[in-house]
Amino acid sequence: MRTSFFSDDTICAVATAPGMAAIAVVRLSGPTAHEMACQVFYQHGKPFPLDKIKGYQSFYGNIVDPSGNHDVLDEVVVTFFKAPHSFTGEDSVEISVHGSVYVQQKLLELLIGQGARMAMPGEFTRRAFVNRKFDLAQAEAVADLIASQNEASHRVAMNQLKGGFSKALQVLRSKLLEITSLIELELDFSEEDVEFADRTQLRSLLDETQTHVKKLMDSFRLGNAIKNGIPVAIVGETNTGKSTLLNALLGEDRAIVSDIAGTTRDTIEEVMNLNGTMFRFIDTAGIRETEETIEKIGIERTFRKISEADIVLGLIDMTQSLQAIKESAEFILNKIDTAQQTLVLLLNKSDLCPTASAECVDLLKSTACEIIGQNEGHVYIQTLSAKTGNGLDQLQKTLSEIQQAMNANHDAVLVTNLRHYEALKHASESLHAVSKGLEDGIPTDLVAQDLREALYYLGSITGEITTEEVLGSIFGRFCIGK
Ligand SMILES: Nc1nc2c(ncn2[C@@H]2O[C@H](COP(=O)(O)OP(=O)(O)OP(=O)(O)O)[C@@H](O)[C@H]2O)c(=O)[nH]1
Ligand SMILES: [Mg+2]
Repeated sequence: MRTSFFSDDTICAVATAPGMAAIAVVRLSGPTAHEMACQVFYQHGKPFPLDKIKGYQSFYGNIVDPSGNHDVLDEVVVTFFKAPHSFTGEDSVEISVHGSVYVQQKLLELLIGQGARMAMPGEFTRRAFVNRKFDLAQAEAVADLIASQNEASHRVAMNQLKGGFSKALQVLRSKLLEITSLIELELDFSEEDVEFADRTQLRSLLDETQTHVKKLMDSFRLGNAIKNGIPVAIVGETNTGKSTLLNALLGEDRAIVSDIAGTTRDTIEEVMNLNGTMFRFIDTAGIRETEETIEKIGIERTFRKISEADIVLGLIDMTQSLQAIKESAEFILNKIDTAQQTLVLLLNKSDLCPTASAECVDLLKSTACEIIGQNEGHVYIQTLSAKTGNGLDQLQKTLSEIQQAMNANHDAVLVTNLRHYEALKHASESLHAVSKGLEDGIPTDLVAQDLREALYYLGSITGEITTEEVLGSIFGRFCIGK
């Protein structure tokens, strides 16, 4: 349900980034937006005539304090939008001023003097949602679009904004409604104790819907990676050169490097743009047997980061014996789920043993084959000197290649938002309860209840069903002026 929450007043805010700039835009939206703007916007020494306003038109003139001595505050361009053809769906005005902080502030004061109110965070977008300019998932995409810093996250946000995700949800919803109508039919005739609904059709519809929901849930891993950077865990035993590698990738001394085993205790995360893709590199505590409490906690974190990562860079010190190299590789290979993750085994410190490369690489190839069999496509083996930078180019190429393979494996619709993912998870659980209920012969009215729950969760994504609390938390995260 969308309520027209306090949109009977007119709001204003600076829509551009705070601070000094060439120009700034002040936004005004609400039933009296046009009147208020015309009181402070003058052409030829007179307030701009209201009856001249048509939608999508811009005018040049002056901002004037009408209550004072009519001093000109700034020369501006004013664009008028007429309801419902505006971003918010209300009468709106955008005033482009010179980007002085003083001018921006003073203009806001003038508008407030005319009766406007300062907008709350996200209030313009919230009004657009209330006026059905878009659904909730699309409103959230506005925030993602503004935050996008690379091609991939921009593409995903644009797709969501254009309604790609919402359409996928509509398909799901209509499937669920079909199931509900089959079950409700049965409910209507329950006293006659007849099963009207075709149970086979019902089951196959349920399975189909569940598969669809799960597919969307699965896309969250990649969606999240695109939005927040693909998580790349740098792992290995102590002193293998993990922190040296992090620094080399970032091109700065971010992590402490030393020849003391166990230097890194906590994880260190840094996001970096590599050829247009965001990677989130995570340097971890080196893995070894230890009784030291803090180090132990650090190592537990390392294991958690390994399971959360899409890509694992497993560092192995290649100055060790072949037997030790094999054991290190086995240890890492056993920690990876190659169905979900890609592993890059890096034989580090190649500068110290320039002749051993081929032998070590062959050894790791056969070890990988033994442990993961046909999934070997998900394991890369390379030599590297994190210290001299030799092999770093090749590693960066490999990372781009892995990212391209990840991208090629998904549909256009990706779930990128935790709130959406959780709603899908609840919907999936409800659907599971429906299937189980049918199998166990649970009374149809209880099964129908689970179905309604599934519908409720899907509806909560697009905002068909929302509470004030949910809306407040979503729009509260926007900046003022959005
Ligand atoms: N020769 C050489 N030395 C390296 C290389 N990479 C790292 N080292 C050295 O190995 C030692 C350990 O490096 P770190 O980067 O601190 O190793 P780490 O894996 O982060 O170690 P922990 O944090 O203790 O787990 C340092 O003395 C580095 O200078 C390399 O490619 N070649
Ligand atoms: Mg370290």
